[in-house]
Amino acid sequence: MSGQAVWHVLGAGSLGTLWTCRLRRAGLGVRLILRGAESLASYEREGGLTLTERSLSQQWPVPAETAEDGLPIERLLVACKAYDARSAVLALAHRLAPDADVVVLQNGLGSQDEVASSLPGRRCIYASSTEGAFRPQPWHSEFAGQGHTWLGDPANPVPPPWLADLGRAGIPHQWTPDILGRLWRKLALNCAINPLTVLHDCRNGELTQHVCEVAGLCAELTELLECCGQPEAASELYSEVLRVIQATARNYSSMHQDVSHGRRTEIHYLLGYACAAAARHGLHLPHVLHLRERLAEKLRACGLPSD
Ligand code: NAD
Ligand code: KPL
Repeated sequence: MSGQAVWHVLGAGSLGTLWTCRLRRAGLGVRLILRGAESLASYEREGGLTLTERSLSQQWPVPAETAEDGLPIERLLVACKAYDARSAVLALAHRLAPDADVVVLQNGLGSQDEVASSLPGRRCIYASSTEGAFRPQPWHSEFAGQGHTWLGDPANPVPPPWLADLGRAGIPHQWTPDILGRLWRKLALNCAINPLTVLHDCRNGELTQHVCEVAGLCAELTELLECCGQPEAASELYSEVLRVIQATARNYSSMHQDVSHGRRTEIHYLLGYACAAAARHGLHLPHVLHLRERLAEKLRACGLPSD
């Protein structure tokens, strides 16, 4: 694939908009793929995507289309939520060029394999990001937290030539041969922090009042990671969780924000994935299981999907 292929971004939400605007700002070819005709009409009325960074907002008139329109896709960034990724990709599978590369940017684990197994023969690159963005209004993303994105392909350690595009676009990134380790580590951090912030209805920092609960979860998550062949991701998990809690003390976790805005959570791809992996290995993780049950109950009480 040439270094000049157009980026197609599926999912114009917080992170998809952040990536799209930076690619466009660097002069790279980028197009949005929107949910359907209604969404496309709303976007066209708006006139473009707006990115706010360090209090400065700029609108970028990025061309957009729906899955049905358009030319073959050579490079696709999937920036939907984990529970939407597979169906969104399937809707445009017919447009993917035979040598297309697909970058999957979801949190948690499970959606990456769902996408990869839906697209046999296409290279799927998994990404794990600590950047933060939120959507104050439709077609607008606010860059809220500097971070880093790791990319890797569990099936092929050779980096793709288009990584240079990310450098040009100022997207801090690194290729890693151990992307699964990165994804597992982030999953464990998110499982240890995010559900408790929902259950205690608190900011991350307030979890210092619940360190016994955090420690119990970290011990079980460490056992799980080791059992799943991820000893590096398991190493010093508890101290890393405490460090993240301190470093993000004033923040509400992403799951807390989802619940407080009445949005579906990615529980299935976080605690759901952890519990399924534990069951496969015959591991009994009572704290993790109980946490999933309590969270599911709370989500049901809020009228949200519990899986
Ligand atoms: P978001 O909800 O803001 O955006 C998702 C977008 O996908 C929405 O605009 C939605 O309409 C769109 N979408 C869903 N189905 C679609 C379809 N079939 N066709 C076209 N568009 C479709 O989500 P987000 O916050 O950008 O998160 C995306 C992923 O990145 C999640 O897995 C999240 O956990 C992860 N992540 C987010 C952040 C962040 O700061 N926002 C940071 C790290 C990781
Ligand atoms: O990634 C996060 C999230 O909120 O999803 C952490 C690191 C836990 C910070 O809250």
